[in-house]
Amino acid sequence: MPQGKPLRVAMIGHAFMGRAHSQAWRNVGAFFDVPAVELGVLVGREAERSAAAADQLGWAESSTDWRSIVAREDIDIVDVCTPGASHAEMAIAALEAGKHVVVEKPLANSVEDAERLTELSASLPEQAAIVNFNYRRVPALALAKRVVDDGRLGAIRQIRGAYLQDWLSDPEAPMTWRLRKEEAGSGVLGDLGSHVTDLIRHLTGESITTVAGGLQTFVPERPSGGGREKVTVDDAAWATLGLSGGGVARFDVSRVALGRRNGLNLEIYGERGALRFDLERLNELEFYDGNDPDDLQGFRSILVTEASQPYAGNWWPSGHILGWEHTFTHQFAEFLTAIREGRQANPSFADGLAVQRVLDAVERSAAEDGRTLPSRPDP
Ligand code: SOE
Repeated sequence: MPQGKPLRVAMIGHAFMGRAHSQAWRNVGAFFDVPAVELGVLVGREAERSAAAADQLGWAESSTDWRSIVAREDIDIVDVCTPGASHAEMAIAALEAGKHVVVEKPLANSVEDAERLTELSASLPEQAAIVNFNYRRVPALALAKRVVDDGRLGAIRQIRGAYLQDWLSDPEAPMTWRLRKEEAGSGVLGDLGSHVTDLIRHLTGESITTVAGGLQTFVPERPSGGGREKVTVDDAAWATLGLSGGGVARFDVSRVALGRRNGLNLEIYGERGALRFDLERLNELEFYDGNDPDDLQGFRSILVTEASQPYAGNWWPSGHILGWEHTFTHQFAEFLTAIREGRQANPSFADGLAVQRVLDAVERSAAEDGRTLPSRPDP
């Protein structure tokens, strides 16, 4: 399937996301009609660990010097899978060196950095740039987008999104970079709130016009290097968002929601129909059609594994289910297609910036603490 001289990829970072990206780079050409790619160089912080990861994940070489790799003539694509604090510097260097660029979400840790990236990318339209909001590429959510675009729901009135994890619910869970503001930018707000915010914008095709939100840190310090270290980000976040079409969206995100390992739920209610999605059953989309006859009304569960549905036909025969990792392969298929067609990829850096502005507004709203008391105190 793949055609032409392979595009050589360099990827920076080889932890959880690096592993997810590696499998997608390895498989995309076998299942999608896209330009060929080669897993060129894997870049990490420590030489030995990077070499071992390169071996295991299928990269031809490894390195600890991202700057020299990004500048190399034989590299066409740079994939940034590092903590948010380094996204801007690495992606700017890669764009300036003429590369196509993938950046893990969130695009950057600040609105200013996201703006710089977006401006630069807009000035280089022949270089594809994508921010990896991978849940757009769950087949059931791509089908949801099609249902909304086809007008089957009518105008959107309400959206409820919840992305809940529990890996930080134990107060003795150790400190990680994800809990340091200077590295991660924010806590669950940027990590999972960014996904839900992107899905709300993407699925509705609307922009977010107003934001009210809050943040909570339940465990203020955690074990670190024999002592304890202050946690500088949020464990839970929530927001109410006004939509440009007149609807309203609401999200809750958490990393301390005991029992929820990685639960992403979305409900979209329109004038004429509704959709429900649960990541734990990611091959299914629930659809309620308000036009059904009264006696047959109800949510129907659609198994999204048909060739007529998004992405499924590129994999297995009807009824053979897909998993979380496929979303990365689908994202890279979109990215490589954008490169072939010489157009901007989607989600673009501008999408990443729009999300960053909403996250920033949630933080400002939380800092102002707009909470009011009930007119009479609870007895
Ligand atoms: C960790 O909370 C994490 O890996 C996120 O960073 C990802 O974006 C999400 O898909 C799964 O959980």
